[in-house]
Amino acid sequence: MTPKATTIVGATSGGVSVGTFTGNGVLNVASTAGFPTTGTVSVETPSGAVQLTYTGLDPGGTAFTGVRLKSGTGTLVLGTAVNWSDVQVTLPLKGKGIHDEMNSTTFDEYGRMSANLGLEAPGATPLAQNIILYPYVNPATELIDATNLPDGIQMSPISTSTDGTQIWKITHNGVDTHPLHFHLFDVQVLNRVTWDNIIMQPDANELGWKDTVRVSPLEDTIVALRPVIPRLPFAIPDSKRVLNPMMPLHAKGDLNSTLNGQEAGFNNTDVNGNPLTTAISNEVVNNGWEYVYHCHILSHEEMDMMRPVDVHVSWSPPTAPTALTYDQGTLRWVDGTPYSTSPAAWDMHHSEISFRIERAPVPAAGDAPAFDLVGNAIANAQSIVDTTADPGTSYVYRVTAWNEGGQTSSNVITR
Ligand SMILES: [Cu+2]
Repeated sequence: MTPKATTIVGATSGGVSVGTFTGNGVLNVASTAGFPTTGTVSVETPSGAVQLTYTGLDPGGTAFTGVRLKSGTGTLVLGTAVNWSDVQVTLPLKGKGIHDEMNSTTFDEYGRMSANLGLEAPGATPLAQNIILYPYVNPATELIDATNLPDGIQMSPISTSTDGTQIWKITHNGVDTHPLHFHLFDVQVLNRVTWDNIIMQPDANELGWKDTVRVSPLEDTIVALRPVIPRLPFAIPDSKRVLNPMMPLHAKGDLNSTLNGQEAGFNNTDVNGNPLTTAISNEVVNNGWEYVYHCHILSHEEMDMMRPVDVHVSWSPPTAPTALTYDQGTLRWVDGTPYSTSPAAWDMHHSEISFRIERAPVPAAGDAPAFDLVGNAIANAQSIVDTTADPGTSYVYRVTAWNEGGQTSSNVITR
């Protein structure tokens, strides 16, 4: 069953995509529905936004033609606008669930309550609540595709269905209020709906972007989550780990025995609430940028009231280091993505996580060097001292930059 959709009406400014363009020339937009009569258009290019102004438009009338672009490729978005009452964006609701009573969750031998987070089965109703609780080690169900999102702090209002925004409806079948804390991304409380269908506005102190939201029992707390990808001067590795580090690789529960299938620590239930026919196996998975959301009451989060939030960011091989030289033990090179004091110049998607310093004895003529890893230099480094070389041996060196997209090597030099 498809989750219900919600509609956001009346975003007040910014960020509505109205078309794409390539190259130089004139931009034509087929429809001006929703345009204010006077305003600013920003053209987002890979090198930054260009501001254009226009006047005299007929909203919903004639085609929007004749905007002359300097150069580049990108997406035309409406920037500062004055009247957005007719802009509507439809986003699906993502059903999440909380349970903190002992018919579905447990108390350990010390009496500590184990509340859990999970999903709400699609199509659940107040009289047929169906929450699927997952331990942290179960495969991630909160996934953010950030491969097409811009870097940097851009807290403009929700404006398109493809800007990464997700609407989470967190339903709570239990007894206690839990402060849910979101890592990396802030959220906005839209409203709450009790199970007997009373709609409640956010409190005055809940307006705006928050990192922690109160979730009370027997009602749905509905929040908008807006991914913001930090702009960094270096790349960082993805989180690649076994699902359950407490269990051996390939461990899984036995669905066909008298045991309950959870022997490896997994809940073998799918996102629709149905039992899996194949038990989850403890394998290495890539969680991308692995963040979490969790209850901020310490004894709850320590007792597994926490789930991963996997953010997938695009990577491509780092720009290769160049101009490698060797002088009296010191290797120097030019970083392909050097540190800049201007954050606008940072390009983490092509930056290195670190440099591998590779050395080999000078090979016989015609043979390729058999490089060994002899050291590592941190991202943005441009030199390192090789303290382990044998003074009597001739070597070749290269420096290799790597990230999650691949690796690129410098020129090879002989010492
Ligand atoms: Cu809690």
